[in-house]
Amino acid sequence: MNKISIIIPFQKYLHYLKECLQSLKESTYQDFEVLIVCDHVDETMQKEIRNLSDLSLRILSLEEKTGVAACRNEGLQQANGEYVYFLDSDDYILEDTLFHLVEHLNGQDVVYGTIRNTWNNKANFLDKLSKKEVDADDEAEKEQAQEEKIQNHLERFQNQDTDRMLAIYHTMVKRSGFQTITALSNLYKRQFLINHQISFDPNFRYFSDQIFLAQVLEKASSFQYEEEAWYIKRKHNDPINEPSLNQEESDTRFEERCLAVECARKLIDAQGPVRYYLDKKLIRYVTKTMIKRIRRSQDEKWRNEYFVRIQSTLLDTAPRVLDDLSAKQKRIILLMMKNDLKGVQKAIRWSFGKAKLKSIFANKNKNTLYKLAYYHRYLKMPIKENVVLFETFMAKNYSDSPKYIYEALNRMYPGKYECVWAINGKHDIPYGAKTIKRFSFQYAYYCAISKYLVFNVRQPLWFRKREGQVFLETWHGTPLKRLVFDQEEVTSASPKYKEQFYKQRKEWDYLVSANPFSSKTFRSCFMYEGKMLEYGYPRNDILYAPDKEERARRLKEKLGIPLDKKTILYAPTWRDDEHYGKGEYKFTLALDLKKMKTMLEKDYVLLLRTHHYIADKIDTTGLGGFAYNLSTYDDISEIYLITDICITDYSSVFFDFANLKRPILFYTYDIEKYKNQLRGFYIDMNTEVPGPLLYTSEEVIDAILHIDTIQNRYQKRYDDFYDRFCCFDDGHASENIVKEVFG
Ligand code: C2G
Repeated sequence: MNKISIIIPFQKYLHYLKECLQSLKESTYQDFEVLIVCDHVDETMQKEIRNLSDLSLRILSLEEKTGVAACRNEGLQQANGEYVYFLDSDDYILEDTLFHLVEHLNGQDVVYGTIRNTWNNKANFLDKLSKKEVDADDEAEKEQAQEEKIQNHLERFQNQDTDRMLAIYHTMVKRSGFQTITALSNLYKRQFLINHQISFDPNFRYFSDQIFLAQVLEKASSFQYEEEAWYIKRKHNDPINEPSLNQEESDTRFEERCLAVECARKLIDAQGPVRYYLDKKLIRYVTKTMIKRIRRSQDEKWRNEYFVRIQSTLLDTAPRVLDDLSAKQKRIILLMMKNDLKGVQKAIRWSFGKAKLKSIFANKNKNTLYKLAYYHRYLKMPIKENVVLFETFMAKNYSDSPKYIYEALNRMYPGKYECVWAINGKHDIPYGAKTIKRFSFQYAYYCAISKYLVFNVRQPLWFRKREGQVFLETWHGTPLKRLVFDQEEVTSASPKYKEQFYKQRKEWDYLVSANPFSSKTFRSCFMYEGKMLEYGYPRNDILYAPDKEERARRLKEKLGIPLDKKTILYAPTWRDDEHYGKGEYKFTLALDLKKMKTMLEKDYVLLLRTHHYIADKIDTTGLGGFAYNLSTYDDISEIYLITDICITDYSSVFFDFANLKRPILFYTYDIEKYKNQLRGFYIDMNTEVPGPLLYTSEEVIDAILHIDTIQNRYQKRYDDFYDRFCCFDDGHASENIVKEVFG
């Protein structure tokens, strides 16, 4: 007989289950059996489960009921272990978790561990953990605060035994982030559960844990705590396509929440500590979460049906709990008990208003004021039919497709539109546009009243598109690196990135696509369903301008670049894992510029250009007359005109540059990491890009010295690439888009 039976309910998402099983495989303690209980999963899927791991798995199937509770019950029935451990198929444990749980077992009824929440897989979780700096003073302070809390907690129920009180503290009180209590992270003696007939109520989809654990805490006679035994609860970063149970949209969740409290109450002592904290959890949910929904939600359910429903559950709150509430909580709960919606609304308006003012005065949230003006004043003003708001790369420069659409609009409809550019710093903008600072009162105003908005990145999260507004999203490149819903783990953005993106892309009326490949990919990676404008990129029009040679000459003169030398542009992208802070990325130049100067300066100069996310400045000391740093020049499309050879890496730069049919080299010194850990690609870099992949500075120099040979060698691939990715571009994208959107 194995010591532990690990019970894993499974319904979907094999890739999560794979990582879950891998974590068991890596466990330093191996005396366990694994029971995977399939919730009505077909045979093919069951076969796939077997192939996920070489652990010996017992795969069981539900006959009737469905849901996690029914799966766990089936697992309990079939388990042979002395102890059982519930592990959800999308979660994982650490190497020593089971070892720690078993270490001081001594026949206890329950050994409980710690839960950590994360958006990451195990590798990223451990990586982040290892980088986390621990401040000893901070830790000591936290420990002291915890000690005090435990003391208060023990004093509250002095007649109870300390071990049970500590178990209640660690599983119900300390995990205050959890809005309900969970059965996870604990080892349960199987015989103890059998003796007390404790199992999961299969009528509950979301809250059966609450009733289960309440009984365990009430009935167990011995407990042991293992702080080091971490259970890692994983949140899904694609709640749209792969929601976890907690992220599932549901009409029954609220009813279940109330019912679960009512059922649990019936099974435990009305005067005891478990009941006290169960009721406290409910009050916490009402005063922290529910009132936000009552205040904000457009969904009337929260103000009618749910508001009425919770009354009966609240009326039964243990009197002791009410006595211990803060004045604010008590006011709200008493009003809810009386079913006084107006009173509750007044109380929460007052308390939210107070909190907002406090945060403004504490200057914690500088954005609050213009956002308040946006929501409460500007959104109520009429939309101005002739106003167009433009923004490129978070207002960093005057460039990219919005620039070319703006210029075409002014050429085609002179004086008809009032154009406003959100742009920080001084920039040379023709046609006398009004300029405003991003994230200012004016910005909020124009976001609210402009009829048209033309952006090349996403709109702000607080933006609410109004009926009658037209949002033209140009995006900023043909996708090579996997984007949004095609990325498994999003490491460089907020964990809520996918959820936010999903809402934002619904506000786009038009999306510009540079080629059929982009159209197809944007539909999947953005889940975009709106109108696709397939005219090519406005920013590439300039590459087809009849006077492009003349423009190039003028630009070289303006930038002081010698006219008699050929030019090499190095324009790499950014790396998701190398950053200082939000939107500020590191970049270490991996090209040997000194060597390039020595070998190439006779015929060439080098133009350096970092991505706009990069905060580091490139050091060009000692490279005068050879290297020119054009990182702050507004428009890279103009730079393409003066470029003879383009070196890039995984940047979308090459899709645009290929329109010129000039040579492209790929300096991909970190391709393995980029491809496997950071992003992954849509096309095969080895066989589909229009130039060689190079891994050292020497290879780059050699390729430049033999550029004609390279061009010949890659001609066929270049032609195919051009046909596939440059086929929409004809120099008229801006005009066509203006006609369609503004015509
Ligand atoms: N860019 C630039 N200089 C660089 C790199 C990029 O000016 N050194 C500009 C180019 O116009 C490029 C755009 O920024 O097309 C987007 O840059 P990428 O390197 O492709 O990276 P990213 O901003 O992540 O966009 O679908 C495209 C993707 O979204 C990638």
